[in-house]
Amino acid sequence: MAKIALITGATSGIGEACAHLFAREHYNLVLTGRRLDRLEKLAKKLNTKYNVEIAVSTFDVRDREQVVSNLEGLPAKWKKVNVLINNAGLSQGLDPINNGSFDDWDTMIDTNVKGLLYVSKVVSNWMIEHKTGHIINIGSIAGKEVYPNGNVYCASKYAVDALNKGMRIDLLPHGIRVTAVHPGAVETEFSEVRFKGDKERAKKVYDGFEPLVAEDIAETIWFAVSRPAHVNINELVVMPTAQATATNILRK
Ligand code: NDP
Ligand code: 8X3
Repeated sequence: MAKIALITGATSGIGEACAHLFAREHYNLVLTGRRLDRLEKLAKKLNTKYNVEIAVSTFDVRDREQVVSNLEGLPAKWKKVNVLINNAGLSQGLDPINNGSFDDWDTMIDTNVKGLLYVSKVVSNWMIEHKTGHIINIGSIAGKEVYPNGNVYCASKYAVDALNKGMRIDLLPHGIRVTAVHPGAVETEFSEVRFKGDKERAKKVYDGFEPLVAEDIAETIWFAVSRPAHVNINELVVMPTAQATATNILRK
C-alpha cells in the first residue's frame, strides 16, 4: 500500500516542492493550505503526472477548530499518515521591537508556533495509533540565531526548534521519528509575504547571490525520510553556499 505524506502550506514554495517530490516517490498526499484553487490545481497536476491519490484539505492553521475538524473529518484511510511535514509558516515585517506591529506578532506566533502545535497534536495521535510515523518540522536559520529586527519571527522559529526537541523526546516511546530542517535563504513567496506584497523589496533579499530553491529543501527532507528505519536525523541546517550566517551573505 502506498505511504501517505501530509504537507501543510502546500500551495507554494517549500511545501509545493515537497508535494512534487513525494508524489514522484509514489506517496499519496494530503495537501493543505488556505488557497483552495492552488491546492486543486496542484492535486490535478500531480495525479496526472504520477498517478498518486491526493486529498485536499483547506484550513487556516491558526484556527484550532478548523484544524481539528478538517483533519478529523478526513476519511479513515487518509489518517494513516507516514510523514507529516509541518511547513506552513511565514514572517510579517522586519521592524525593531519598539516599532513592531501587534498584528504581525500575533500572525507569526499563531501560525508558526500554535498552528504547528494544533496539526502536530492531531497527526501524532494518528501515528501513535498506527505505531509508525515521521514528523518533519521546518524551522529556520532564524531559529538558530537572532538577527537585527528578526525578533518575533526568530522567537517563533526558536520555538519550533524547542518543539522539535520536545516531540523527539515525547514520541520516542512510540517509535516516531522527528526531524527539524532549518533553511537559510530560500527564494519563494516568503519575502513577498514578509514585506506584504512589496515585490521590489522582496527581490532585493536575493540580490547578488544564489539562494536556495524550494527543491533543495524538499530533497533534504527526502534524505531524512528515506534513511533506514533505525536512523533518525534530529536536525539539519541547510544554507546557500554564499550564506554563512543569517546576516553574513557574500553578494557580488
Ligand atoms: P511561502 O510563502 O512560499 O509558503 C508558505 C506556505 O505556508 C504557503 O503554502 C501558505 O499557504 C502557508 N501558510 C501560511 N500561513 C498559513 C496559515 N495561516 N494557514 C495555512 N497555511 C498557511 O514560503 P516558504 O515556502 O519559503 O515557507 C515555508 C516554510 O519555510 C515556513 O515555515 C518558513 O518560515 C520556512 N522558511 C523559509 C525560508 C525562506 O527563506 N523562504 C527559510 C527558512 C525557513 P496559504 O497562503 O495558501 O495558506
Ligand atoms: C527565513 C530565513 O533569514 O529570512 O526563515 O529569517 S530568514
